[in-house]
Amino acid sequence: EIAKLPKETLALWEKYGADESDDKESFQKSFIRHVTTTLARSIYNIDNFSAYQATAHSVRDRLIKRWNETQQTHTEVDSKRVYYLSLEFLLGRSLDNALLNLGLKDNYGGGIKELGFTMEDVLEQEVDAALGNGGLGRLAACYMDSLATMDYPAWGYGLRYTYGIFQQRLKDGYQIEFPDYWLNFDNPWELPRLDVVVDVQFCGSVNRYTDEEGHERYAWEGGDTLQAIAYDVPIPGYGTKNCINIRLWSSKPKRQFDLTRFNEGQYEQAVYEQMQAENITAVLYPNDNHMVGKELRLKQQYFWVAASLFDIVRRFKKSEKPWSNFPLQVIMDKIHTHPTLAIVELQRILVDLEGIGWDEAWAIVTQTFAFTNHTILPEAMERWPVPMIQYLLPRHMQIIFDINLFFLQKVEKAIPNNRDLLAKLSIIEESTPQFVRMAHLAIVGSHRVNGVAALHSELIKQTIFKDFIQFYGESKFENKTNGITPRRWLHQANPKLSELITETLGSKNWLKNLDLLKGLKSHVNNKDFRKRWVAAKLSNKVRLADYIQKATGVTVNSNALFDVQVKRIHEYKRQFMNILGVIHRYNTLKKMTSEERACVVHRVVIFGGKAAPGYYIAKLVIKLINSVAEVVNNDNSIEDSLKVVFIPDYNVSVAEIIIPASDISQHISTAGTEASGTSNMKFVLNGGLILGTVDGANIEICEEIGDDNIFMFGNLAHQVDDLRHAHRYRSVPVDPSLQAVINDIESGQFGDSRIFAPLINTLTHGKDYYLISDDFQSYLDTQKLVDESYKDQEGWTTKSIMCSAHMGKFSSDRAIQEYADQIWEIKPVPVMTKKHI
Ligand code: NBG
Repeated sequence: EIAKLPKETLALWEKYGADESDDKESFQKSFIRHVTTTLARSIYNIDNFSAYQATAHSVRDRLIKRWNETQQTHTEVDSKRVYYLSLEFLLGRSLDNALLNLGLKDNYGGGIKELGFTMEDVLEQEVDAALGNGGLGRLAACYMDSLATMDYPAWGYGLRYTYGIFQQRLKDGYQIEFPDYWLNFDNPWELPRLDVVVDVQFCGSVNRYTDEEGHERYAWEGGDTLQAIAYDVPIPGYGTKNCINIRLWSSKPKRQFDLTRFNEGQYEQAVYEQMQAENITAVLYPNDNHMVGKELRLKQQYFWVAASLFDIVRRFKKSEKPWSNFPLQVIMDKIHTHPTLAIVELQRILVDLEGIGWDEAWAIVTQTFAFTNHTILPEAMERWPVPMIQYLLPRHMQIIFDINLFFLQKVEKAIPNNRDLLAKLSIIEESTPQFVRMAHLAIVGSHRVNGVAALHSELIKQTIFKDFIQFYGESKFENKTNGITPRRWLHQANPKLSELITETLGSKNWLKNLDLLKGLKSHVNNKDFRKRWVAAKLSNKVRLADYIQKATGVTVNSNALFDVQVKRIHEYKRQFMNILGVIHRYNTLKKMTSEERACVVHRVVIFGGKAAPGYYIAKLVIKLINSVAEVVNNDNSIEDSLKVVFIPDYNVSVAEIIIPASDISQHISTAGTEASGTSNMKFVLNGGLILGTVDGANIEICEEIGDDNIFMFGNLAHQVDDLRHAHRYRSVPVDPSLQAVINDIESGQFGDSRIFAPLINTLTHGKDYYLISDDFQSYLDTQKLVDESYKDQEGWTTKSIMCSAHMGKFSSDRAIQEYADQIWEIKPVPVMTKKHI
């Protein structure tokens, strides 16, 4: 095509299309250009926020160039691409990350200083992109970073929620929620693709007809049509030209107004319908590990899946390859059960629209999908009522019934006369009304299924998916332990430590090969290195102490032991046990003499995390933490030996301040409940020790860093069932220390005890489902060990260094490499640097 252009045109592109360079002066030029033209401001009215905007736009210009080159390369090479389908991408801030990944930080930092600003102030202006709840959404963000860094041809597909996860504020110690309207100001990190529009249909009916060749076919007709509009979010890799894309869909009505209604004078009705269409992508459901079953959520899922598949199929069809090549060109990883309808949608496209026979189509579908399961909690398992799907997606419901029928026939053939097994495996749950079990559909429609940590992947085989093993055998099920990106979670969040590591190892290569951190081991006895290691931690603690002061008004001493638990508030994560332990500590301290207290390690116990707005018990835990904090922090008699803080509105950018400052962090879920956990990896990578149960990725972290460098406690996963069973026969908590703490709360020591009665009730009368009473004593004992170890500061420093040094395995690069080689079967496609035409 280019060859057909006139010479003059080509010459102009050649002349003016050259890359803007990355030096300081070029940045300053583009900064001033964006202030004056993009922002329409002048030197007289530019504040930190506009400085941020101008800097962001300048970086965006450079990102787009790389993004274009990447897309061109991928189109030309046309190799197999991976599509990462996730309802959540918890990206956080982008500017600092882009500056570091593109290697612009130094030049831009210097440039902005001469323009009268500091990079720190500018970076602080950015609001988080918080399109996710917690671990699942942040994992997607880390994986995109690795895919980009490792030059893989990958796309993310998600939804562009107008409101991300709610903002949390505290009032009288209670959580209150505020909408997160993150798009209030222009968002420089997205490229609206107003020309990429996909129609998405809902409701209507299915009509059977016979085609020209005499085949029976089905057509889905009528109903409502909405439009999905694409917004592209460029994701730059570190130290590469590769810059991949996350495509987020936003909903809009197909027609601006219903003209008939409008003309009939029903103006409000017409506008109402428009609002309804925009509603679909309005808000992220704020539930973590919990399904709520709202129709709007199902609509979100289909809207997202239909638009994404249309796009993926359109891209494939451009290559004019036969359909049998589809699985060679496309692999889609379903992140949890959320995109399971994609299986049905692809089967519908192939059978109804492309006229491919059922079996051939089904072979393509199953080869195309892989399924990553992220939880075994029963309350998080998605099930949708058959009547709801029937109404919204009538053709899909028929297809699901057929998929199930053919699947059960195969089971019957392989394992005859086992009605019980058929009922257990069925995609349809035979209740009233019937339900579709999305996890079953996901397993049946995928060629591979994996969990996210070794224990989790074993447990899904023994529990929720046990019956499938009988039919498929074990080979379909495997493990891919989660990982985190060292670029954001060490290099960006902890610049002092990152610098020290780079200097000590002699290069930045560890940022792309985290195993190189092992090289730190030979420096563990080097005095100067140790001194700088400790100094980095201290300066991070000072930074956090300042933040705590600003955010909560509480003054904490940076020399105390910082003990952190930050994550979604959930009963299975047992923040409740932590605060009960704090009460125990407080009352022990109160009983001591001043001399005795002088020998105790001072502690700052730090909490953070959001509770789902409808999760009553979780919200009460927040209230209890704040009530305890109020009493403890104002009690002069304990002489600063204990402080408790709840940091409001925990999010990615707050995590970047908290994680590098931790001495010990808690990952104390009931054994077998936390699929993996990923913050545990971030803390240890930053030289923080962990106190944890034998659960999720804690186990593998322990294997890597050695049990001298981790504090593990509590019952094991295989004991949980028996313990729960035993609970039914007793009415009081088994543990006397726990009973004492309950008595303290009930005595009103932390305010009106009636408030906390529902919380206490979760421990008593055989209801202690998360086994706090069974683990409490070993938790307290292990906390004592932590105190003792911390007294030996030299020993602690050694542990801290050893922790970081052994964390290579937990890089998301390792995880992505495993997915790419063993499940997705994709290869890197380095960007070919081309001329600008
Ligand atoms: C979460 C698990 C975590 C895990 C992340 C990422 C869901 C459904 N699951 O343990 O609870 O680390 O997924 O895999 O949010």
